[in-house]
Amino acid sequence: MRMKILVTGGAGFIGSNFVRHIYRERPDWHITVIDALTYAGSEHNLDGLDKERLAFVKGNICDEELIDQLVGENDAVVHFAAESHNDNSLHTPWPFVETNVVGTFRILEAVRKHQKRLHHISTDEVYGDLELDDPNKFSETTSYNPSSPYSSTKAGSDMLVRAWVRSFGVQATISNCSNNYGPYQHVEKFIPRQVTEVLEGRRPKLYGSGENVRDWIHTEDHSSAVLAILEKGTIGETYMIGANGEKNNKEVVELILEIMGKDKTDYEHVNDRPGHDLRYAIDATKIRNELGWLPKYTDFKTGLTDTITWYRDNEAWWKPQKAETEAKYKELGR
Ligand code: NAD
Ligand code: TDX
Repeated sequence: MRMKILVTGGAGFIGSNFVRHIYRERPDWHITVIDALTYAGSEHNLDGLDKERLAFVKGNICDEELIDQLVGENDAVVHFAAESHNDNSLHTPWPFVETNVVGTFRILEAVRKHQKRLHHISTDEVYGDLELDDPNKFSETTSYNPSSPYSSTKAGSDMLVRAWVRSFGVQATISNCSNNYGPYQHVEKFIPRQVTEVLEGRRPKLYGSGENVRDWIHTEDHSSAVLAILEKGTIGETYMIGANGEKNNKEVVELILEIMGKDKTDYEHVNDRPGHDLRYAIDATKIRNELGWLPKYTDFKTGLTDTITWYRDNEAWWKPQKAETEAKYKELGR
């Protein structure tokens, strides 16, 4: 079926990778991106895509009239737009409440009015964190227990979606994915920050002891999972997305240094993040069994090497963000 799809936040890291994914995988679909182009988004992330198949609208998801119009013109919405960085949320929480909660409310009211399909993108961080030796992983039935302003506003947005499904019959699904890596990720995030620190001749910076564990997934695998849910998912259901990629931060920094030909111990410890979640781990059995989805980019070293090559080759993309990002970190002692 030829679909007209609205992608919110499609000029950001995961959104733009998803747009490229469906552009390639579903050549008969028409894509409209709405993105406010905050510090985290750039229209250049969509360069090279044919304007006949992709329309770009600069706008805010909190803009009731604009969202009503765009949702009305499309068949389905995939909702990525969010304030996404924990450290920023600890410093300045309001934009997180506004975009993640109020913005999601606006999307829900529009899909409710126009009776359109919605897929809501969320995170594993809504479940809080796990002990390092906990044999359990996060699943669709784990209780919500968010730690930061970022994760609590994402949790709030998930709750709104669940309520709009139950009370108003909105045709929505939700996915909670683990930490993504790949091209076009802002240099404020862990992997791009360390890679670009090394490229600029400085040392990677580990928060606290570096024992914290994240469950890494390549953004291409996130995209294929979202497409599977959009096409085959059951309305009202939540799906965990993860690729068994648990690594502690110290291991990741050491691997980056090794791939980049540096001494594996050449990093520094900086101030820890307040409330820093210890460990995330995803049980993705449901999406594997019910939708037959499987990740493809499961060799972390290969994916990381490709990502490092991308940052090496695309200095013009990340350089303009770098000095400002590091100035913010310096203020925080991180
Ligand atoms: P990002 O910060 O790179 O991109 C967010 C995009 O949303 C940017 O292009 C920004 O301009 C846009 N945006 C922000 N506020 C907006 C507003 N009010 N109106 C319209 N557009 C707005 O984030 P990301 O890492 O690509 O994350 C995308 C989504 O995936 C988020 O919902 C995030 O919670 C979720 N997620 C991220 C990860 C991860 O590892 N990065 C993991 C799981 C889930
Ligand atoms: O310089 C750093 N040093 C460091 O040790 C930075 C920037 C981070 N860290 C640590 C903190 C975390 O334990 O690395 C880990 C990853 O940090 P982030 O990249 O900031 O990601 P995280 O806080 O885990 O959240 C990410 O995954 C879930 C995304 O930013 C969220 O949008 C997503 O929901």
